[in-house]
Amino acid sequence: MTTSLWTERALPSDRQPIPLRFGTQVSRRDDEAMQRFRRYGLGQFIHFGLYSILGGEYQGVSAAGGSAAPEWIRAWSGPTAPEGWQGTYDRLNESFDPARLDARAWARQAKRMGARYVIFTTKHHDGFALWPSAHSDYTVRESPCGRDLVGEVVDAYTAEGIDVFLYFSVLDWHHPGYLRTVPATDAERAGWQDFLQYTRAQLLELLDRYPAARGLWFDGTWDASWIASHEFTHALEAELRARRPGLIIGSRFRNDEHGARHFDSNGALLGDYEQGWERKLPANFEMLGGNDWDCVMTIGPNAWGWLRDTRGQYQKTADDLVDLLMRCRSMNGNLVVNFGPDGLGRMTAHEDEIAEHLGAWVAANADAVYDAHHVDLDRTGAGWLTGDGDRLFVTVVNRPVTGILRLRFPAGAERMPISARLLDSGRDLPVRLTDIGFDLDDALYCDVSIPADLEAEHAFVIELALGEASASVGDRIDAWM
Ligand code: FHN
Repeated sequence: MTTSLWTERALPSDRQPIPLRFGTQVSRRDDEAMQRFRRYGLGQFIHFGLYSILGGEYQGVSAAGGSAAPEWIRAWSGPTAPEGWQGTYDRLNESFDPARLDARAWARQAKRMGARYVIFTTKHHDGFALWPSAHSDYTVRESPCGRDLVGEVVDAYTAEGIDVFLYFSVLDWHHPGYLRTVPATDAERAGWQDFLQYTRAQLLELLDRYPAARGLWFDGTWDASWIASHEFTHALEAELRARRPGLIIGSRFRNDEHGARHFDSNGALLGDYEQGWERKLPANFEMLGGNDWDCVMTIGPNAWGWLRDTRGQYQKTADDLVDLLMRCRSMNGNLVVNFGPDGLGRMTAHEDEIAEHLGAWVAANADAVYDAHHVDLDRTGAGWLTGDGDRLFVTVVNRPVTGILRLRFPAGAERMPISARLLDSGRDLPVRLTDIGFDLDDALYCDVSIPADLEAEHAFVIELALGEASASVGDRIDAWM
């Protein structure tokens, strides 16, 4: 992975807080729901909708270059776009019939992969609802499918012990009142008010119909019309929280009266967790400011919905995802891997493979993933550090050529490694504390030997048991200069 995955986000300035009427409504939560969130570790995203029928092309013509991603194909424009395209797309509901969609099979696969939550697209930007919404005539009910797919997913995943978050796009290409700009005429204002009431009604409907859902994952909240509606969205957030105590809402729902999104103008998170890490990762733990977060990640470069032709596009491997997962965990985040089933509801062969291999790795190394968190030690180039208080885990993704994994502990550390072993096999590894003799460096170094005969084709985890720091390395003397 390259550093281009990392994002440098400016931390809020240290200027005096300003009075805000529509700033954050929450401070860091420690209730049971958020504690579960912190232990999810791995999640699954599922993008499924009308666009899944097409897979990024129509009648053999690819939309690549004419639309941003397969789930954006309705916005296809330019020379390759078919005549009357949007009308054609909008009628796809007439042929939407995912006969092979078996939510229980999806959920079993997600369970085997080790996912502890799923985020499911209830309504993407095209406005098509995957539940029979009473507030729309553009839903599964108006298609040959006729099934409540949101209900099937909520029930199936909940039965497997996987928490469900409902993805909901505010941006809606189907609703006649939706507009991107701030409404300027009476007709626009009336249409926009209709749209706001429809959005509110659908969200309350989702909470009422699916009480098992634990969170709402918002998208499409960047247009000027929504940003200007801060009074409405502030009230709606309060209403959603009152309707479902314990509900988790990410930071992408609304903004304050100055248009500040994700974080209000005083730098406070506008939700229960930071939701801005889409196909990117924080550069370091410090920049997260102690906020909860997740990273949503595609398997291909930028396709959330199914893409029929992936030739020439790098597809992340299970090894890539292990690396990303443990990088997230080392900074207390969850990794959410996106799956885009085809129009019949089938996962792709590559997704099946990812689920199997990632799942096998996670199962063998679960202790380092779920209940383990960030540890305040220097990074090692060999991989990612997590810990659970009694144990330190090093996920080795870059095996040192010397056969020695060296970790640096600050002087005065109360607990130091006393033994080491491979987490998956239990094989003991030699470990020793070393004063490497750097002048003015009062740190202690811990060297773990990785046996030359260890055959490893994938990342492996070294588990170090921590015990009372011993004085075994003796006193160090720094020179006066
Ligand atoms: O435009 C969407 C995109 O299609 C996809 O749903 C992703 C998932 O996080 N969100 C949006 C872009 O931020």
